[in-house]
Amino acid sequence: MMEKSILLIGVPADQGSRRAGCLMGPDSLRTANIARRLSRLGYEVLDDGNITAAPADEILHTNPNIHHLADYAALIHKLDQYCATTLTNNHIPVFMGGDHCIAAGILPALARTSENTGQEQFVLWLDAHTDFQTLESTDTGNLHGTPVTYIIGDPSFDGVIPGPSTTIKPENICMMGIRSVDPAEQARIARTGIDIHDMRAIDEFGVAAPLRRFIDRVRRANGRLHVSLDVDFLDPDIAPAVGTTVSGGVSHREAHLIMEILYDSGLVTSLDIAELNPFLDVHGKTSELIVDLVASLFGQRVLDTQRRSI
Ligand code: HAR
Ligand code: MN
Ligand code: MN
Ligand code: MN
Repeated sequence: MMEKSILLIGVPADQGSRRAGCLMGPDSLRTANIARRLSRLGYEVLDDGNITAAPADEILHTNPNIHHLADYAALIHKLDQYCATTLTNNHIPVFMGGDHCIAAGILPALARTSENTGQEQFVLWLDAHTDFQTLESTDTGNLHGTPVTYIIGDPSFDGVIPGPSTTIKPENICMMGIRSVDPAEQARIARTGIDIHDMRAIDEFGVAAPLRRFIDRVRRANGRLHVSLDVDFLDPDIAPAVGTTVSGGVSHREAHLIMEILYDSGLVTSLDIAELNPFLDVHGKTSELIVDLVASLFGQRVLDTQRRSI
């Protein structure tokens, strides 16, 4: 990972829920000096500015709760095109959201790139939620609750919006931090083969052992690993700047340990940061914590000599 440069990409989108504010996420991370922190670790850091999709006319759906479906489709298309034309293996892309809808645009494009190089795309989904609603089952109508269903392919999207160009295999997704699963998500998620570590499992076994098992799978498969970091994965006491807080989340040190182990693995090829809502923050502390975690993901550590083999 160290030999490459980092490409920052802002995706100020907030159509995925009814609470405004995630569109300020990219600028808040910039204000918290994400670029400087990463360049101090020895990387070349480029900032490609923000990607936005023009507002689109609403698509009416038989589920009356759904809102901003056309904007969701437009965002997915824009991100897919951006990834296809701009990303190369010379940069590690860091997408700064924006709500979690951004993952629906980013992941199919990354999976397509992986397929072209004969590699498997893996995803570490760090979130309080499984984001496994469908267009038919969502009761809030908030599309940030649907990206995982979208990226693995789901019939509820067929004929409504264009599907993913390349799907992600459910067994290549590992979720950690889960503690809010809707009834409609429960049965379907159990059938998918997604590797889920809820907070109960983390309380009992910690984060290191399950993460190392997943990393071993990625390595054995010669895979590429995307990390999708939803801010509500963290405990709201340490990360209040999120619209859908759920108590009992991952602690400061558990989160850093995940990032440190990921760095040691050398396998992370891309990152997105989702759901940061700076309007809800307390003196920028969530943005600062996220930047600190991203620094750990890219090699920051307490002691220079601290390097463990996994
Ligand atoms: N499952 C709930 C819903 O569908 C909450 C989804 C919240 N999603 C996010 N991203 N904040 O994880 O409305
Ligand atoms: Mn999410
Ligand atoms: Mn979430
Ligand atoms: Mn719900």
